[in-house]
Amino acid sequence: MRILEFLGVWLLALPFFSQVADCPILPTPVTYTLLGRTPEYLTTRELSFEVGNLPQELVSVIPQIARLYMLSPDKHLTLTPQAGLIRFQALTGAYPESYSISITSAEIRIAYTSTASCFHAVHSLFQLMQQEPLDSSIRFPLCFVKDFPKFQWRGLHVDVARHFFTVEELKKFLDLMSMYKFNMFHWHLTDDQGWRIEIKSYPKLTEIGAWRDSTVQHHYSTYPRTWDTTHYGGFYTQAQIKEVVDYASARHIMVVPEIEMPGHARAALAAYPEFSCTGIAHNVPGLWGVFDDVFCTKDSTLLFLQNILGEVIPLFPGPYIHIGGDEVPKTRWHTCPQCQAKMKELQLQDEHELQSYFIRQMDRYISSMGRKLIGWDEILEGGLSPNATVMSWRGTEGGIAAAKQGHYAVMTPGSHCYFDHYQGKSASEPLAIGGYTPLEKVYEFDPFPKELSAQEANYILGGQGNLWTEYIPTFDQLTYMAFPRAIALSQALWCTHKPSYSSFEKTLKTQHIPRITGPLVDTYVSLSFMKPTPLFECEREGISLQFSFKDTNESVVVSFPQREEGIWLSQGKKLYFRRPQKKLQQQKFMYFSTCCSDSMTIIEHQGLGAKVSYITPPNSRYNSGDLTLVDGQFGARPWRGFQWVGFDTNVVELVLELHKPTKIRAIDLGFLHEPSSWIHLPKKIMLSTDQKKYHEFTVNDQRPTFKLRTKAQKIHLKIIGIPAITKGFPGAGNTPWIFMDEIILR
Ligand code: TNX
Repeated sequence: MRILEFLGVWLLALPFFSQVADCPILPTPVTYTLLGRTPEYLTTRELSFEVGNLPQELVSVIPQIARLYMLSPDKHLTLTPQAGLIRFQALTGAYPESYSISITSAEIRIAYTSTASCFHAVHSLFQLMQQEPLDSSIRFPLCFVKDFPKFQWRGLHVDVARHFFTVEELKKFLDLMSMYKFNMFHWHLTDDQGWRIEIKSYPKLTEIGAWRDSTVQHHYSTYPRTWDTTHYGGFYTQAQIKEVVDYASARHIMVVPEIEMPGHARAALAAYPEFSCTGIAHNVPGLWGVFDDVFCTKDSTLLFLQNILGEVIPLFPGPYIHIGGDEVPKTRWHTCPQCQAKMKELQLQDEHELQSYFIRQMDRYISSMGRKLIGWDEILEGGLSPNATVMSWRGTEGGIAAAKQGHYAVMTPGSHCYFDHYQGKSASEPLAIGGYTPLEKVYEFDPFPKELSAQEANYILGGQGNLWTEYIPTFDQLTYMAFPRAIALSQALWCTHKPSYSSFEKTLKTQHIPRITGPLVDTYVSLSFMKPTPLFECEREGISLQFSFKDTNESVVVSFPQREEGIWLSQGKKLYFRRPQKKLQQQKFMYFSTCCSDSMTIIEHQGLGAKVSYITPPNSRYNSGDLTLVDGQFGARPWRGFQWVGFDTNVVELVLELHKPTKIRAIDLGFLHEPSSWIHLPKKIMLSTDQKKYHEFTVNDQRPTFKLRTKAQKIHLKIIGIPAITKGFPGAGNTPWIFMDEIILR
């Protein structure tokens, strides 16, 4: 039966407008039309699925999907051969991967064109469901939904090498993916810090390569480095790999394995150093970054890797095999007699062409096995291999270049798709690699670059969010980083017409955040001061925060927006805080998200909320806002990207203006000293309260204190740094940076 025959009656009966903005389903479907002027409902106590016309493989999956959405599926769900409330209809000839749901007061009909689209329809149906926990009734709005995806590659990537996640955890992740109609799981199985897949013909890959003796603590650019010396690692047996692949395919998710080469290979080379250029054995590193030791291009290494792929390929039914290809220093190849001989033999111009040769050998092998090679955009360098698909991560340029050459591409630019970047600016955000990619930024993502013609754009398969896990040690943190940003991404990848960000945000908060336990995020709270009461400003609405006082043990949960009695008052995104009667020296505010809890310490001092005028402008990338220097919060040490103001000059001038003339005994300044990042302490401070007479002080540590004993309203500060980075330090000879945090007036 064709889709119009099945739905014809419906289409005629419907007013032709869609109310997608009010649709509880995410990603938002193509159309959502409520029947009736005011919402009407189908109410039931039992969800009976008529399985007669259901694809056989979905019968056992429906109860599993139900568990993701229903309060008590065992009580309310039945599968019945006939006369069920929910009926299915297979369609042929309709738009591939499309489905529709129609709900009347008597029945629910799902029409689908493929098993995958039927699976998506069932998720959508559950997202339409409203449950009354008290009387255990279930209701659905009377509506009509028509839906199909915009892109065929809707991916999420997880790096299990830097940190390891168990099979059970990955299954939970796949469940979350399936709820938002993701269909590609890119499994980053190998990297410098760990080899995670059993290869029977090379057992040392997991005996040695899956384990490291230490892991760097804090940010890897923080010096002096300290190490966690726990023996760390793990790997998946081939049986476990199959288990994950089967679990994913029951959820219509294709698994794309990645075996990194020729770079990011230190774990493999720790096990088999003979396949490097030098043959020297190194350990499996516990440090992040890019390493010079990579796979050699000699024939024996190519054979080794092809043998590995020969074992990997049969474990994965999908067409794509990812070979990495990113971040390959050419240092070793440059001095390696075998690589140089290979270049001569093949008349290659440079090491980029050698890399291209290397990838082409893999492409030839993978193609001979009937699969498709995919790699990071560096595989474009030195010439793209004939059958390669490009995954564009350093911006969208790689994807554009690939499409222009008639190659397929998947867009995953760091700017929008790197979920290892910070999502909020609070110091309580868990340590991340850097960057700032809040939900709204992800929402803006469009995989189609403007530079491509309509014809070329056909080569853009879709997009993907990446979870690199250098700074993501636990599964809770993984879901915290992934969700809800992945839901914003699912909008970009699925929706033909994305609704506005604000309507997405509303649906997300009211319908989805409460459901996806664990990933409740964004606790960005920054202090700003409105005379005479301080106020907190929350970046987004719909967040619950728990605050507690350290000394009184009082605790209060505040949701935005919501009015609270007592000392808290929240309006819209702003939380006003009425100063308690007795003056507190320090208050501790706890705020929780489900995976991370942390505290924020507010130091009360005379300069809180003062006006700061920068005569020397801060560098725009390192400016956390006007109040950073006077918000009562110290910047995190080691530096985490926020709560600091950074200057790329060695003389900084600024003026601090208080609300009224105030007696000041002393002033404390805060500076950062991280020579590895070119950040150095300044040398001296010139300070004036009348702009005539300047007091001069020397800076000896990161929190210098200067005695003042004066009454002042305006304070001029000139901060004078060293003219150039001293010999022996990274960046020697360059102008150092100056980073400042709280200025405390006592
Ligand atoms: C770059 S993206 C890498 C990874 C890191 C990531 C951190 C890519 C192909 N390579 O090795 O984990 O940055 O964001």
